[in-house]
Amino acid sequence: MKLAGVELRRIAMPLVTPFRTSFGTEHVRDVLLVRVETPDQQGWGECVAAAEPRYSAEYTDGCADVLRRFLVPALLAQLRLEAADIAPALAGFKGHRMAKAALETAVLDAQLRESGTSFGRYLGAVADRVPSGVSVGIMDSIPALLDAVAGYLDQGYLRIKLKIEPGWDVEPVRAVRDRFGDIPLQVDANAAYTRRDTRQLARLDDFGLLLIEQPLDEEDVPGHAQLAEALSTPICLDESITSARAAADAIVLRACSIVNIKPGRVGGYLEARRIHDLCAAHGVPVWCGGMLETGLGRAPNLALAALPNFTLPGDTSASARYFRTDITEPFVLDGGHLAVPAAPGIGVDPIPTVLDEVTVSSEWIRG
Ligand code: NPQ
Ligand code: MG
Repeated sequence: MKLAGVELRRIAMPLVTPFRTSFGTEHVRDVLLVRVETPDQQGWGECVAAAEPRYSAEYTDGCADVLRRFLVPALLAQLRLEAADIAPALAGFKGHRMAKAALETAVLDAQLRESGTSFGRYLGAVADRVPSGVSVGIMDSIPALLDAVAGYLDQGYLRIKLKIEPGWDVEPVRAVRDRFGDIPLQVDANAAYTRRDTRQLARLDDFGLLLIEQPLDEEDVPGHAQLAEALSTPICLDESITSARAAADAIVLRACSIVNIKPGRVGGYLEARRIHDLCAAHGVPVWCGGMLETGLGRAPNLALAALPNFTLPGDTSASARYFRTDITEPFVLDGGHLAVPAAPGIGVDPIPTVLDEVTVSSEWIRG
């Protein structure tokens, strides 16, 4: 495959309700889309970076900058290119995994459209639908939280994840347990705690949670190992797992017993599959995280979530969880599940009129 050109397109996607986490409140999803053109195909990749570097170091403008200055020109210089060649070709540029993931996904999409293969078949999916969980933001009050959770359970979500932070942890968890009983429930702190909060976090052990996700700083993997010793609730890592090597280290250190896999965070679907395989070999369950993706990013996530060691429901929610109008045909819950796209490549296409309405800017980088 030869790349003819690459489009970087910025879109603004209003959220149906503000999404509050320990690192901030999002009202509009600022998304960078990467579209590659080959002589007879195109491919799409959605960059998962947020507008500001608060979840991790990457951010949308930074991703666009490194793509146009370094990553895209390096790929345009290659005469022949397969998705598997991309990570090695870009390895000299340190970091920037979300930017690299978007580019690799776009090339893989074009490659699989050319060969008539779906993402699911290519990655090794063993299911044609996957169970859906939902991530519930920090709310202004317990009654508001209970209303939100009731709504998601009515819609059929099979697992609830509560965002927590110091001052919003034991009480919301207790309230949800009191009201809804023994539902599959977990929490995500997005690194808002420190080792000194161990006793407070141990209070969550009373509630039979599936897991606690990333309580401590991204770089504090040893701290998570200490915490895992002190808590009965399983520790799951998200931000800390930036590669298969990071996952292997965290598992050997006993810093986590469950892993959240986000292809964007780890540099793409090929690295994500390596993490899946490594975790399976260690008996560590995995689940697919979410980054408020549009349909273009959601589609390949569903294919990944259909691999055999994805044994917990993911943050693979329906389009309507985040957007009134998605840029693809909306993903809709069916009995708490979403269908894995079966068409070639990521299996979905943007709806041109909708895409144009949300587009803020577009630039072309040619070879
Ligand atoms: C997580 N996602 O698991 C992330 C955090 C997150 C669904 O909880 C803009 C872009 C806003 C990315 C908010 C979920 C975001 C974002 C939260 C990611 O930690
Ligand atoms: Mg998380």
